[in-house]
Amino acid sequence: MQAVREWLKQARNVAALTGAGVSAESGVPTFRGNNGLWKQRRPEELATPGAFARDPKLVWEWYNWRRGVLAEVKPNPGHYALAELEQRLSAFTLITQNVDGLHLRAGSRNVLQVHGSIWNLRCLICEQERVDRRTPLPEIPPTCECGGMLRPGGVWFGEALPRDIWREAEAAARSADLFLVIGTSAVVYPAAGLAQIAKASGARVVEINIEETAISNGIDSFLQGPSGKLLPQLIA
Ligand code: BV8
Ligand code: ZN
Repeated sequence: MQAVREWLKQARNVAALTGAGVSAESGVPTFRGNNGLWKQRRPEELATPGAFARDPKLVWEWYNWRRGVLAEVKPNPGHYALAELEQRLSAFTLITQNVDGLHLRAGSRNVLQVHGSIWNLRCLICEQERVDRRTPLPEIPPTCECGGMLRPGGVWFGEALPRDIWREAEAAARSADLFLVIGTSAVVYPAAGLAQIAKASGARVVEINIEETAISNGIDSFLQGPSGKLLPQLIA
């Protein structure tokens, strides 16, 4: 931990990639933990264009349930520590796979939501995107003023990440001299590949997780523990 604190002090450009683990201590179920299931279905089965085309009501029930859970939770000390880090560092980019919006609620500003946001809805016809935080939504599937059906604004499996946001995330990983990977199982690409991009560009890579992951043996330091506890210690 002390070495990582030193690296943090020396670093000019820092970037962080976060996953569902940073929201776990806020009470948000992670995807691949044993509580990642919903009605015995896996996210990989529901967060796909095919699932939505086959049964939009079922997919919307899942999102309504998740939005309901998220309406009750609040950021935890890990989110606040990352917001504090952004205040202190001259160059800090927070890249998140999470769609819960908790980094923004904790005060982080330079946040790249590479998988979109659960609070956004997008029209299948006119493609207009809007934020709608009502939980539950009054009707599912929700409809657009143009009459089209609205879909959740997140990026589903098999879908490209938002191009500009992804480009910024890649650039942040390339220019980082310290890259933090926090609370992600690092199995979903291309997001998980950012750690390798950072490493290949000369960054030190530090992982914070309660258990080892797919990338743990290729990095400079592994801090084992809950991010809500370790992140505040790291910036103390
Ligand atoms: C793309 C948003 C191409 C929606 C999500 C076969 C078929 C089809 C596709 C593929 C395939 N094989 C590979 C792919 C690519 C696929 C992929 O990677 N699949 C994986 C499953 C193998 N990727 C894609 O499809 C991506 N798109 O490739 O497009 C393309 C390119 C150009 C043009 C057209 C197409 C899109 C990926 C985005 C999918 N969307 N969600 C929504 O959520 O509603 S992914 C979903 O998983 C979430 O976004 C989540 O963030 C993400 C990653 O999960 P994690 O955040 O890591 O969460 P997880 O539960 O897994 O892990 C939690 C971790 O926290 C654990 O390590 C745990 O130990 C730790 N933890 C727990 N508690 C704590 C903690 N750590 C610290 N403290 C704690 N307290
Ligand atoms: Zn529309």
